[in-house]
Amino acid sequence: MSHTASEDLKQWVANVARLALPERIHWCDGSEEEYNALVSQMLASGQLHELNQEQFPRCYLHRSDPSDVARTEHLTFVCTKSKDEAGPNNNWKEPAEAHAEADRLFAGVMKGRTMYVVPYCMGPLDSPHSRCGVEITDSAYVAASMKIMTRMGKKALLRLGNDKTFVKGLHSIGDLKVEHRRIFHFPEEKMIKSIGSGYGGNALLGKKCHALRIASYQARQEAWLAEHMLIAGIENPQGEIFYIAAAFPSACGKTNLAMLIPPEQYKGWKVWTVGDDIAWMHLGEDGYLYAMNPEAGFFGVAPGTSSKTNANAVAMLNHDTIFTNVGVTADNTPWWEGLDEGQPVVDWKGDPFDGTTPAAHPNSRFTVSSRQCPSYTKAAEDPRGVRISAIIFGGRRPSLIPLVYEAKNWAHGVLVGASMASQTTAAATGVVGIVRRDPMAMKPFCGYNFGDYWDHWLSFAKKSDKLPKVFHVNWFRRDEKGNFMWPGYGDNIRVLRWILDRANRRCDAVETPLGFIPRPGSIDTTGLNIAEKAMHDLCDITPSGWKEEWDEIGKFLNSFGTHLPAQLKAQYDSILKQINR
Ligand code: OXD
Ligand code: MN
Repeated sequence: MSHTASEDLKQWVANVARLALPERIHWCDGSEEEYNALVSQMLASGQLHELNQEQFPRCYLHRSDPSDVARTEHLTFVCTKSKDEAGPNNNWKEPAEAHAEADRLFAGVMKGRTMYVVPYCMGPLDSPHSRCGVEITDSAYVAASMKIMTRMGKKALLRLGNDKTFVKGLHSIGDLKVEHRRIFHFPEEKMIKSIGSGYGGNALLGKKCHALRIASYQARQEAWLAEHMLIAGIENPQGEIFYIAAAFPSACGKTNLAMLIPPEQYKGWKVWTVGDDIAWMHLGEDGYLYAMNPEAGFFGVAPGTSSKTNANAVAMLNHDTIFTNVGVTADNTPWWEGLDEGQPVVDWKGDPFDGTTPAAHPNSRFTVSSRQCPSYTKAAEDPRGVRISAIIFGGRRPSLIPLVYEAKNWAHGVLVGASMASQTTAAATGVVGIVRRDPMAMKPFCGYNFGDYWDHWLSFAKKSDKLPKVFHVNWFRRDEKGNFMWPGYGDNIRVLRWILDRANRRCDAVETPLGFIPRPGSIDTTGLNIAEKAMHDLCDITPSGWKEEWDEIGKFLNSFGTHLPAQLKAQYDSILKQINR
């Protein structure tokens, strides 16, 4: 297949081969035969284990190295010429130094291994908004996963043509030792070098590395947005479909929200899934904001996925799925904490399950084609993307932050996104459960200085007066006994309904200094066991209670120094005055 590649691409592949010294080179064509051959080879080598093929046809289990189960943010770098450009939100390394370090780590690393050349396209092949990349990897698991997660192979290579602006991603699992692990991004060169990890977020370079870190940098140059957002269509009983884009940090329920099944009494309501993790958004010629899912598959968190929390996901996972680090039942079916039935007998490390630790790793995953999702919509293939009516930000906050509120205008919405925070989860290594600031859920993924990123967000108001309304939600508030105050999951449709009514200006709301909150009774709670008082507490914003939070936000924003946009600071200050009144 290499004969169709551009000289530029061939040259790069030859250079990498000279450095990494693979035994052989395989250009991936993206065919079924190739996928099957990769699977057979991994079954033979023990990288994959066959699951019960009667109940789970073409489903396999991959057990990663136990030290390689999540993104490693402290080993992830943005390597721009100036440190200032990467910003305090990123680890930075001088590009020449990072290249030299990468060269040392990649030298001879593929000896005895196959080097896969994986051309891929992020977004539909016929969309002007899609972008191509090529990942070179020595991992068959990565090559097979890229087939599921992207438009991979011959067609992508064809689309790439002679274009020299494709993203070059070099990956090796190396020796999997943490001390040799590095994930370098060179946004100015559209290049990624990742070594020492086979974990999806570090190794499937089309996803976080390309579609978020490199793409966010490129999006600023080209006046679009690359965001950590799900995209879903909400259909009402009148048959109208409105699309939302929603940013939540990793492992905070984006996949569940994107595949929401409304409760029984919500007859005629339906949620359509466009994407569960990444949105590339462009202003259309009509002034509206359109979003496209650059991915073609889901790399979702398994634990907590059940017929109650996400029946669509359960239905899509019973064939053609790669599971990573889940447990296994006596019937050799995949098992994770929260699943409706079954008993694990083997844990994620392959040891007998003894009940003292979880059977599935808390960040165990499924990799599956989007097309297998019962709520997947063809609109996801629309080269223009889907028109967004509401942007939703949200975090995992046990206290203070209300169930839902609406920003007063676009600039205030940018502040709402910029001041997001959330409890950390198992999707990244480190302590779980501490609240950290995670603007737009992009803390681990913004490829440049957050101050400049907010400025870029603000600039959209100069280009259009038809931007979507901006909201903030919190499904995770707890009462004084520690219980969740809101049922979440399917019942979140009740909040989405209010959001869309507001976005379409079909209902009014109560104005507070921090934004618009629902009028009492305007969020439908019929059939829920929530007292009026609890609902009031859940939705209320008492400005005086926000002093500490606002102080924290102020400190955080100020840490961006001269990069903090004056307009954002003005928004902040005007609310501060009202809080202190
Ligand atoms: C993911 C993440 O895998 O955000 O999507 O970590
Ligand atoms: Mn994510």
